[in-house]
Amino acid sequence: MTVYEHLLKARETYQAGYMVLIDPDARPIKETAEFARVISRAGADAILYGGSLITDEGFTDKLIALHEASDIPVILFPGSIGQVTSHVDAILYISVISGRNPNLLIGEHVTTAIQIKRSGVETIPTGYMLVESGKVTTAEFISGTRPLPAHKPELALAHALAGEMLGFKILYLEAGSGAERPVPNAMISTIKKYVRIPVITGGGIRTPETAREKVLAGADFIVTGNVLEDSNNTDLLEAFVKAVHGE
Ligand code: 1GP
Repeated sequence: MTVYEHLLKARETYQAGYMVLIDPDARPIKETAEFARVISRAGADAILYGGSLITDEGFTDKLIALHEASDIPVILFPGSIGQVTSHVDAILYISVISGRNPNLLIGEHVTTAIQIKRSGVETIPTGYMLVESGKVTTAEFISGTRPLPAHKPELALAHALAGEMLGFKILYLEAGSGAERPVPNAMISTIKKYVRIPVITGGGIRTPETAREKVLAGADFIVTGNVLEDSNNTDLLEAFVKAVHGE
């Protein structure tokens, strides 16, 4: 089964799937592996790994350690081409379709395409849409793009439909890591009314209740990152799993 099929299966089995983003900078190597173990045991559907700005030189070593420790797919969530690696089960092959930066629409992909093809790693073509969420986020700044206005669901829908028609297999509605406000429910539900491909949303989701709201608005996958970075809080992890799966 491909990782994409695994995600679709999680989506069929539950109301929505739950993925945890591991920040490569947050923990030393042993703790990173232990965190991956805790996440898989808690019932999450996948681990994302990556970030807009990496400051720790242990990026690959931590990835190898956490991959070994995890029973669920590990998916690269690359903030830049420098993060492309074959030590994962799949790569979210992201094109920043909310922006007009040609490098993030196609340029960086060309630079890494042959390397990725040779490695045999699965790619999941992902239409990535940054949404305005309060203060400027690192993702917004680093991408050099303007996020979609939060109060314009129809503009987001136009981007989402264009992404679907271009053949992306999944959409990522992103408020940005540590965002003040997550992607609005109205935007998620407007998109889900017309778009068939699965929708991931993340950024600024700090409670299981908020995660549940996003699922009820129609999100197929929820991503949390920061809220679990302070500790390996198993209770909170399990509460997120329940809220997202609808158990
Ligand atoms: C970032 O959506 C993720 O892409 C996670 O964001 O760290 O705010 O949960 P948070």
